Amino acid sequence: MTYNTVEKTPVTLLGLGAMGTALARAWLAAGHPLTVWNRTAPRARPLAAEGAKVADSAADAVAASALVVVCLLDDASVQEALAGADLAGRDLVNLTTSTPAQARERADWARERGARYLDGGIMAVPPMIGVPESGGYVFYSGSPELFDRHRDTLAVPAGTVYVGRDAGFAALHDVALLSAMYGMFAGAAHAFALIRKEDIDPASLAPLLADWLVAMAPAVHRTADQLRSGDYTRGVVSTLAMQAAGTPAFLSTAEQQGVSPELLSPYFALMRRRLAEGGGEEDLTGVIDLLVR
Ligand code: FVH
Repeated sequence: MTYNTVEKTPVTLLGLGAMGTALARAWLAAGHPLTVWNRTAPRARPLAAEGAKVADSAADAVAASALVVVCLLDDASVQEALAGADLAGRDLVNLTTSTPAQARERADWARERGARYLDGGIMAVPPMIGVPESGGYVFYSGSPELFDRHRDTLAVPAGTVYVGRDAGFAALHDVALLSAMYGMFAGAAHAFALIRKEDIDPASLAPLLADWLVAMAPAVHRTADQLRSGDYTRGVVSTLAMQAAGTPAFLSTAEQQGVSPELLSPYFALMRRRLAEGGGEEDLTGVIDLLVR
């Protein structure tokens, strides 16, 4: 009998939290020989039953495969878990959320120990892993050779987007997208607060809100075009002057509805500053320059 696992790249995975377990199941389902380790050993038991080899220590797990994937809580746990492991000759892929600076330091740290390094930022939640139609993907940055070598294996749990040789870029893209997401959530929170005390069903606002946000999202392409050209009036649809003139209505409505303006006010203050600097005919792009110190 032949097993299709024979041709698949063996993978070692450190970390069996919610995300690590989802990654493990995706590689197992695709037939990759998988060695796993988790600080709290019983968490590995279900995966052992599904075909994973369970290592007694992180060092043993690292020794088991050339490709070592790490998905732990934070950078400090990566340091702790890998402290006693021999990384020489390993291809280390770190999917643990970190800052760009931590990722760059971790890349140097890995290189000093004889490993090649790729950093990853996961743009997915566990149920999206191993489900190609979910749209989940992982940003990768660091060694391009390592990315090319393991592209197919890395593509098993989620899509892959390589964003450059600088190991910090995956984390930077990750944080940039998630920061935008929190801005969106903040706007949605304000919108729901405005109707909270009215006879309006939040469930009737939700689809309107979702559709509106989707309709507005492509504006980011115009922003990018203006940033590249340096001309913030290029293709402008609604000028800053016009939009700033409307902000008192937003603040008055918030007051009338008994809603704190604290989520909107900082953005409006930046709009006013850019207007005072003479950016009235521009788009909202000038706000970005006020943020960059
Ligand atoms: N889950 C999610 O929705 C997000 C989606 C985007 C990416 N994140 C990041 O993925 C990393 C792992 O997340 P997770 O969901 O697996 O997290 P937990 O379920 O909390 O599991 C944490 C694992 O880390 C182990 N761990 C913690 N501290 C240490 C340590 N000092 N030494 C060794 N291992 C450590 C923990 O082990 P245990 O508690 O079971 O013993 C879990 O295996 C993360 O960076 C997210 O930001 C997920």
